Amino acid sequence: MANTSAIRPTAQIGVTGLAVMGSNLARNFARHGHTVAVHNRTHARTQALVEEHGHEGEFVPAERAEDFVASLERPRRIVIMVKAGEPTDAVIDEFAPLLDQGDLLIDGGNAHFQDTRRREAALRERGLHFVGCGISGGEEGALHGPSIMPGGSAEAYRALGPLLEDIAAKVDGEPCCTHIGPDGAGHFVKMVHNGIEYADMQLIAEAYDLLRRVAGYPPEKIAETFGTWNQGRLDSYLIQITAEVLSHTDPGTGRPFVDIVADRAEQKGTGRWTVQSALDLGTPVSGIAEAVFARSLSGHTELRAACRELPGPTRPELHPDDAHRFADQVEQALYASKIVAYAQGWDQIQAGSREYGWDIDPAAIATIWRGGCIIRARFLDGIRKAYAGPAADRPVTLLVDSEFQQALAEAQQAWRHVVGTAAELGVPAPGSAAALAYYDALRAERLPAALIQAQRDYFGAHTYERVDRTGSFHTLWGGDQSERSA
Ligand code: NBP
Repeated sequence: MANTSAIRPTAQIGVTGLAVMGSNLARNFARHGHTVAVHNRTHARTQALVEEHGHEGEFVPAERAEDFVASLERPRRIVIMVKAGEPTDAVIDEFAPLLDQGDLLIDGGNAHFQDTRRREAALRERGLHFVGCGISGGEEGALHGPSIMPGGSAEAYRALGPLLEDIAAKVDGEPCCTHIGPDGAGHFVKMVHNGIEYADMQLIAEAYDLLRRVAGYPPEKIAETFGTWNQGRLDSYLIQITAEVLSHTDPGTGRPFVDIVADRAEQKGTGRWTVQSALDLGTPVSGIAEAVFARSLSGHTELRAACRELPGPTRPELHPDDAHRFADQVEQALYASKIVAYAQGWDQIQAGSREYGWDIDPAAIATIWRGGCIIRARFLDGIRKAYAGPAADRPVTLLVDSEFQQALAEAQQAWRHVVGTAAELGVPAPGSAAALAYYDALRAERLPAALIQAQRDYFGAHTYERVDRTGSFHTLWGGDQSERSA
């Protein structure tokens, strides 16, 4: 091994992987007075960081991994900010042999939580701590204060938590960072965060579409409407940026910016992962699923072109006199649908927590998402309050928390009207409609699942349970239709 004895261990934390996220995170640590060791596979990035931002704090640049490791205080804390997947494994394989018992490797990338569980178990065998750490807020957040979701052991959090809490966003003096739970809990929660983000964006997009195509508002007026909503209970980063985007004019054409953007949305890993995991856990996150599918549908250019001439309703747009009232109803539908989407996300977090033994505190998640991350919103205070009590008193779902229940009760007529109008006028609103269907399904005294069970028994002898007796039963459908205990 190369000689590193001349290097003094002066850095409290190291960051390897200095693309946009890593360098901003390193700068954030340095700006908070921490000495930061910095390293990147291609050394030019390390040099560029120190040249451009070296004056912001104490950086210890290293070209070789050995020198980088030698510059760190013990236990060594190394944040990996490289592309998720194979690059993360490559970096772990490079650094693990250079570390000692009790050192920490922290993956701040967007890893799948199952990869994190695998890596944590393998490194624990070697006496190393592995912290899968969700970081939300994009590049701005990384620099000015992200929402941070670290998993891993409680011991690892004791060594790392104070540093992360230092650089995290703060709301009412509280850091947007907490120990989420063991092994993959942090990356799991970050994944669901992104899933909820998908659902929220879809619902906002549907509200925009309805204001445009049903109320007949131009983008500028919709921007104003969103601006007003942002002063109320929908106050959130996503509503705020929506208003800004909608008020923007394309400098090249003079047209509303939203009209010159191609209407094909990306659906990268995390939204899809959230739905895949929800299917495994048996948690109906229909709002998130509809949002992922809506993005996927938008990208099917040929399919959409082939279907453009399919007939739609002939009814005219809403009368302008009714537009204002309709806009108010859209606000109510958006709020109600948002409650459902978040309720589903929290259900998934708690289902994951039970499945993997993570003991996640649902109130703490609401607390750390109030700042720094993309779904930051006033709304999260209500969720925090709903889950604030002891575990035994937590609501089964946010829908039955007294305040949310009240809000749903007040909104439901408008919500139904908006979903009905959308269907009647041929404007797709899959997120809002799915949210309402979820609400109504949970309210129903009887679901047609009874008929499905009977069908299954008919063609596959799958058996059914009865409402009036315990046990499993099968009807001899092809015979005398008598019933047998199964
Ligand atoms: P990228 O995801 O674009 O990754 C680029 C970095 O990975 C560079 O430092 C590159 O080194 C390094 N790298 C690669 Br690629 N393969 C490597 C290998 N085999 N060994 C060592 N290093 C390797 O960077 P980013 O956009 O800053 O994101 C970093 C992580 O943060 C990702 O996991 C991302 O999903 C996550 N994240 C991003 C955002 C965001 O808003 N961008 C938000 C939250 C989380 P090189 O310079 O030598 O090529």
